[in-house]
Amino acid sequence: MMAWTRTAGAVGLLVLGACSFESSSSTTDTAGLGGTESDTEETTGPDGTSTTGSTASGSTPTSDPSDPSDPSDPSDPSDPTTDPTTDPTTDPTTDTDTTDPTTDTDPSGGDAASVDLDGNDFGTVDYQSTPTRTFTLTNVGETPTQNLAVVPSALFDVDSDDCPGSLEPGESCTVVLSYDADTLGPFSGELLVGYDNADGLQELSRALTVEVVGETGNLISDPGFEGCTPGTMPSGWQVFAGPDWSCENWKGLPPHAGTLYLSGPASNLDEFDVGTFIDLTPYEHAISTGSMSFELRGQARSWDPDNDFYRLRIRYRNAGGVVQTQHNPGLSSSANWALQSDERTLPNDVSEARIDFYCQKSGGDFCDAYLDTLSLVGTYNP
Ligand SMILES: [Ca+2]
Ligand SMILES: [Ca+2]
Repeated sequence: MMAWTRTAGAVGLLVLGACSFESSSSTTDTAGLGGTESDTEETTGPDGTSTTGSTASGSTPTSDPSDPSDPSDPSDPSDPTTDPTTDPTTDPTTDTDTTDPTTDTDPSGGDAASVDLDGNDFGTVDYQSTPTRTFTLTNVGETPTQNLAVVPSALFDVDSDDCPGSLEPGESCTVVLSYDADTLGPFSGELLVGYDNADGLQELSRALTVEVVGETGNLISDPGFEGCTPGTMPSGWQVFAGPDWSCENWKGLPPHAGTLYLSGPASNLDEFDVGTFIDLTPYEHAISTGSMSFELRGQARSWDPDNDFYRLRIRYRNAGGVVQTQHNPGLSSSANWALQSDERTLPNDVSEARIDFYCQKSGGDFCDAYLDTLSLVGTYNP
């Protein structure tokens, strides 16, 4: 804990920084500025409001160095009450502030190394991009740093770091961080800087936030059923009621796109339901914010207006399989491809979507419900 080394210390820094950063920095500040002394003196001295820190010498010695014209003041101590009024109010504030720090740093061994950190936060970035941000460290003190080390939270990568352990006064160095935006949603971390100066270990940090926004792309693996073998069930789909459905181009019924679509079965039964599950856990971080929406789109049709009926439904479920929200429209019938769609913002604990396509037969041997050009796209852009 005494000092960070650039090798092993880089790993340890994150741990100690996370738990002790604030307390250690505040301790350092107080000790470094010697503020305790001046604060105490100011509060104890009854007339001390007008004077600087040192009590032992009283008001006279302190007023002298700050104001050469004060030699006339020696008469003042006889009348302390007049001092505050005669001495401009600027004296107490200005004098104490300016004289204290310089006086205090001297006993600690000269003007210590002091590092300034400058750079922009990540902010809003595009999904599946790898943005970078450059941070500049400058030694604004008057002695070199020792054991200077820069460590970001594990979310961020260090692309480059040209900072020496000993950064000379007035010199700057740069650290370039990158972020792999492979998950939608908001994230936060920090950039920690540590070094030793004459006062010991110094730490500073910069909060880092990143908001990854964008769309998931179509989560349906074979949205047009074009990768399916005709006459078989499409991969990843399962029958919930009735016999198997199949990918077909039946009786020349034209697909909405491509050469195939999902077709209902031939059966004496009159209810048929086929479906697929979509894993939404890769997006659960963004969903958990309550600000991620999903849009389902599909093209569906019957054979003719009353032969037969279809319904494209989506149910969003939590990890326990309980439906949290759903689009469950009534039955439709159409002699042409018709867009079925639903867009909604999901509750914060949804982890799965169950899509199913239902057919209710009203005539003939086949259950004439056809589905093509299906898509499910999630959007996070709060
Ligand atoms: Ca198709
Ligand atoms: Ca039919």
